[in-house]
Formats: sequence, C-alpha cells, structure tokens
Amino acid sequence: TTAIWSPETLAHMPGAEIWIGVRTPGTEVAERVTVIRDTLAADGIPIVEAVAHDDKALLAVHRPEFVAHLREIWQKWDDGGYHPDYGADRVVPYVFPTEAMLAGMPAHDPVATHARAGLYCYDTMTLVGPGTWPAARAAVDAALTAADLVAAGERVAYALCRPPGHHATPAGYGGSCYLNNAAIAAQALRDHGYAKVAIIDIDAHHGNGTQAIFWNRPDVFYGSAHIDPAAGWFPHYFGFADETGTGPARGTTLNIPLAPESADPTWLAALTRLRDATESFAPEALVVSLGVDAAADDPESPLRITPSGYHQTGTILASLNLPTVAIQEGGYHLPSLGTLVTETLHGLST
Ligand code: SP5
Ligand code: ZN
Repeated sequence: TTAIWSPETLAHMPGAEIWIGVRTPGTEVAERVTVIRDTLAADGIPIVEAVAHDDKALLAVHRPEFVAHLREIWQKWDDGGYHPDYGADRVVPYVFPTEAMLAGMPAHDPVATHARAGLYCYDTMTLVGPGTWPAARAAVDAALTAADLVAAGERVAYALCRPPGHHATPAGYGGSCYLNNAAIAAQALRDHGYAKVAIIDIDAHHGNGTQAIFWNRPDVFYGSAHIDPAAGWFPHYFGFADETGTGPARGTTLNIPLAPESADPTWLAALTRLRDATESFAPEALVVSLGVDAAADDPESPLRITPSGYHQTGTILASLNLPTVAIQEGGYHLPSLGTLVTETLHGLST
C-alpha cells in the first residue's frame, strides 16, 4: 500500500461551519491530515506527494461552470469587499435558488457575487476561503495519483484527500465537500480501461454526491452503509434503501441505512452485503470512500464502530481481490483518526 498526500490540502481553513444558523468552529480541520500522515509514517506505510493532473476526469464528473465557480468565487468575494464592509471572511451564501424560489420560471443569472454564491452551494456548513480551491484541487490530484498507481499494478493505493468529497454533486458543493475525489478516481479508473468500477462508501454519512454522479451510469456501482438519514442525519434527503439508480443504471446503487448506536456486528453484516452485491456487479476495480466517522468516539455520527471493526471492514473488502483505490472522506476524532485509517488499510492489504 502506498499513501498519497499533498501539502496544499492544508491550505483549506473553513474556520467555521454554520449549522442551524449558529457559527461553530467546525470539525473538518487541517490537522486531520497531519494526524493521519504522522500515523501512517509511524506505521511504516510509504507516503508520496501527489502529482499534478489535468482536468479530464474532473470535468467528466462535474459541470464545467461549477468547477469554474469554485475556482473563482473566493477571489470575487475578496474583490467584492464583503470582509472589510461586513466582516464576512468566508464565502457564505444567503440566497439559494432552489425550486422553492424558481417556481418553474426562467431565472436570470445574477451578477452580484453575494447572489451568485448560492448558485452551486446547497448548505451553510461548507464555507469557502482563500485556500479552499487550492486544497480541493490538490485532493483531486492525490486521488488521480492513487488511480495511476493502481493502474500501474499496485493492489491498494490510499489518497489522503482533504477536503472530503462524497457530498459534492455534479454541480454542487456541501457537507464539507467541494470536489468529489472518489467519483473522480472512479472516472479515472474507467479512463484507464477498467470497464466497470465499484465504489463502496464506508463514511458514516451517505455519499449523496457520488450517488448523484453515477445515478444513471450503469458502468459504476455505488454502495454505501451509513447512519439512517431518517433518524435526522445529514444528508437528510438521500441515502434511503429505495434509491437504486435509474434507467440503464437501475440496480447499480445500494444503500444500507443503519440505526443510531449500531455497532460492529450490524456494520460488518452491512459491509458483507455490500461486498456480495459488488461481487455480483463484477467490477474490474474498486474505489473505497474511506471515512472513519462511524467510529464510536467520532463527534459527527452516532454509530459505534471499533478499530477492530475497521480492520475487519478492510478484510471484507480485500476479499473482493480487486485493484483498490481508497479515498479519505470524513473522520473527525483527532486522537483516534490515524489508527482508524491504518487499521482499515491493514485490513484492505490482506
Ligand atoms: C464528509 C463528511 O463526513 N461530511 C459530514 C457532513 C455532516 N455534517 C453535519 C454537521 C451537523 C452539525 N454538526 C454538529 C456536531 C455536533 N456534535
Ligand atoms: Zn461523514
């Protein structure tokens, strides 16, 4: 197993997240990366820096106008004087042009930056600052470097991506995610010639962005076990068992929502179901959306998975015997984060 990271991923400092109108410090911090990197290093896992890649796979999964918006919105916000005039040191939308406002009418594209800020953003938790684009784009390079290593013959490569990606949709950011690193890795594997690719998402939250990107693509399977959105958990609107894909992709999405307080036995049974469904899909490569926020001590989910549970998760996925790209997603308990990741990677490498 080789790990890939980029120092540029440290540049993203959202500084806060605004949840139910309250500005809190936020848990998706740069220290997540250094903690994981230091634990991997202490464990003897080789770590290399990401290699710069072009936008081909990125633009195959995200709309170009969305990508351009993310690249430019911070500079426009800074130029707009929102910080000196109002104390707004991050991009935070205040108008969201959802169906509630559009009401079926043809909307005019606004010019004002404070209006445009809501165009491609779907929550108030996911702030944009000066380092957001460089970090998100560097995370994509880490994912693409991992895909290259696997295509060149490594059985497992791990991209220490930050910010995470699985909530980023074809044209929207949210849930602390901006660009969908796992979807881009899956697309890159397709471009490398793997005819069918499966994504198994073990982050505690449903990866609504990844599901959306491949919703009508029969060549990419999406399977996820996650905290039941019906119990009040993000992303709230998606992640239910009846979401299975559409058209030619019907049956290539599998969601397994889990009750709060679910522990290793329930979790490992779900992972085994995901494994078996993946085997039936018969992919040529695997992407693992490797969030570790289902851990017992994580502040962002009420699931109760142990380090041993993560090791066994890796073992179950390894039994698919597929070239595997693992992509870091969530995981917010700094004292245990590194161990949870290395346990999973050890399992994956068996
Ligand atoms: C990638 C990822 O794991 N995204 C998770 C986004 C879910 N965040 C929801 C935040 C809800 C408010 N957090 C309050 C924490 C209370 N302990
Ligand atoms: Zn998560």
